[in-house]
Amino acid sequence: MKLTGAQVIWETILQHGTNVVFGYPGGAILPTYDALVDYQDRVHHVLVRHEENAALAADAYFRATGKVGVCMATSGPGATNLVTGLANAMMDSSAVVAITGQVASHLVGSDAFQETDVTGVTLPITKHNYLVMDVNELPQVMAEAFYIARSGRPGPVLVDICKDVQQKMVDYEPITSVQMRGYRAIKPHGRQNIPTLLQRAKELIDQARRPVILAGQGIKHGNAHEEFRAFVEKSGIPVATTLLGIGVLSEDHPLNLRMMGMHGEAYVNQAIANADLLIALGMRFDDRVTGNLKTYAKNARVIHVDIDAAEINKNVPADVGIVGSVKDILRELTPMIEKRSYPTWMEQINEWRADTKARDVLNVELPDDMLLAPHVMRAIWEETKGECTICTDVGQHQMWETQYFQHTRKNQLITSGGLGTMGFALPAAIGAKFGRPDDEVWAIAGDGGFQMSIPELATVMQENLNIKIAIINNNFLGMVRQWQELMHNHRYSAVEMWTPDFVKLAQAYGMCGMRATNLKEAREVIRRAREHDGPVLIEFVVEKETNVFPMIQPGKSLNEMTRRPIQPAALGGGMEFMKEKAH
Ligand SMILES: Cc1ncc(C[n+]2csc(CCOP(=O)(O)OP(=O)(O)O)c2C)c(N)n1
Repeated sequence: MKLTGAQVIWETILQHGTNVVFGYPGGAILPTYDALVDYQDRVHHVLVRHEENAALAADAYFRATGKVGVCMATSGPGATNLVTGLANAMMDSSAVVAITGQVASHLVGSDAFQETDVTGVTLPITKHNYLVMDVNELPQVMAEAFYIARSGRPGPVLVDICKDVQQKMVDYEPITSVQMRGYRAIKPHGRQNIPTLLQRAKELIDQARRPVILAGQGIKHGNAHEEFRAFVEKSGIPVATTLLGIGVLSEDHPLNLRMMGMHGEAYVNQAIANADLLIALGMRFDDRVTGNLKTYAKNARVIHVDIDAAEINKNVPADVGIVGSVKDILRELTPMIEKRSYPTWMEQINEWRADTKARDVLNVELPDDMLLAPHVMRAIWEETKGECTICTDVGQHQMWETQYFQHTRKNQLITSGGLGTMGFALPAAIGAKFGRPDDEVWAIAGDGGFQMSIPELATVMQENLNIKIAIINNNFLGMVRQWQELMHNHRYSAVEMWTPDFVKLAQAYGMCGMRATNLKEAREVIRRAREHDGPVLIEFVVEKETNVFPMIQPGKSLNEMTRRPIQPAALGGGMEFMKEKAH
């Protein structure tokens, strides 16, 4: 059939099962928006207030559904505004297709109005990108874009399409299978012989006495939750997760130790530092989880399974490195290993865990006029019974969320890991709500990050999205303030934040706004927000200068963690812990 380039774009999007597109129009993408009028019954277009948020929402839509997220923008400033969102998707391996309009093909290279070399700009932050100047190439390019984005290690693909290409006609047949020379979704690592590697892995597992599994997001992307749980339960090996690996195994599972790394719980890092075997599954040994590589898990052998060959031996040398999907590899490995348990090792870990629990800030009884962010996280968890999707921003609140919310549902935390993109929470909640319309969705942001995404309140209202927004207001760029306190001798530079009256701000957008300044109020407003059938913004006014502990300072080793101060309440003291500073 004959279609315009613009129609080809919408047809391909629909063919890939995505019926929500996050975008913002402009001159160079006008033909595609014009064609949208005829697709309105099949495609829901969400008009965001900034293109960055279109990309972030598309990213979260992918994480919530497993379907490719799609965002759209015009040429020049529209396209460059996508950049942060694409970099975010690249770092966190999210399948996103970004479609941008480009100036007409005869104008390319002439510095025409709103022309930017967007393929040049996004080359390092996309898995692949295309400039389409001939409509005959468009059907194939669109099919490839979706295929590349979703296959192997997922990632963002940008398709920049000249305005005239969108207008011209082309013969179109849906393309159902893509073969590309030079692209293999899973590239083998050297000449790997999987049966031999699996046998070697089995031997290392048999020999281990203090093993730990390091579980990452690859398990989610490969939809390997069931295979993973079977492996964990048969092997009896405790699991530490990365930030993005949270949700691969319920956090109330007895073998789930919880999050590792810079702000992982101390006992988890102690277990890793003392392990004799690390089994890394779908994770990439980011510096936020390893600390100093020279001293990282010095006595541990390493089995590393990843879909991306480039990750094996990149940061941590592997004794056994296997390139493949975690699902396939575990299906083969689990039957090979023996059912075991590690009572002595678990006893040791539990001793460390008890020490961690004794230092917990939740043990401290708060005065009536005081609220701490960890208490807010715990209250949201208790009130929702963990039955919700949470999208967090970046900063201290993000780390407290990981520590004080117990994640029991598959993939329930959507957060910006690799890039650490402030302003993520609200657009992510928008994307997640479209992906999981029946779920309760919370956006949790700091006062800094939230101020980067305020305009999206209008999108929430326009789309009538029932999202609960929690702003943890400490009047600081908290995480940066913490670094300045601990590493720059308390010299605060550009971290104090004036904030608007968030409740009135919500009201200005026609949204329900509430505030809490102590624990009792916090619980009350969470309850009321959940009962309210519509979006709610809650400002939690928290103590300004509390720190996230434990913390592995940059360059330090896992066993050089700055621990939580021993809580004085347990010792019959007052609120001194607030002032007690780490050394
Ligand atoms: C776009 C962007 N700019 C700057 C940073 C650096 N940064 C990391 S955390 C942080 C502070 C976040 O403050 P806030 O949003 O108030 O959250 P809090 O840490 O107080 O919970 C900053 C500025 C970032 N991660 N992203």
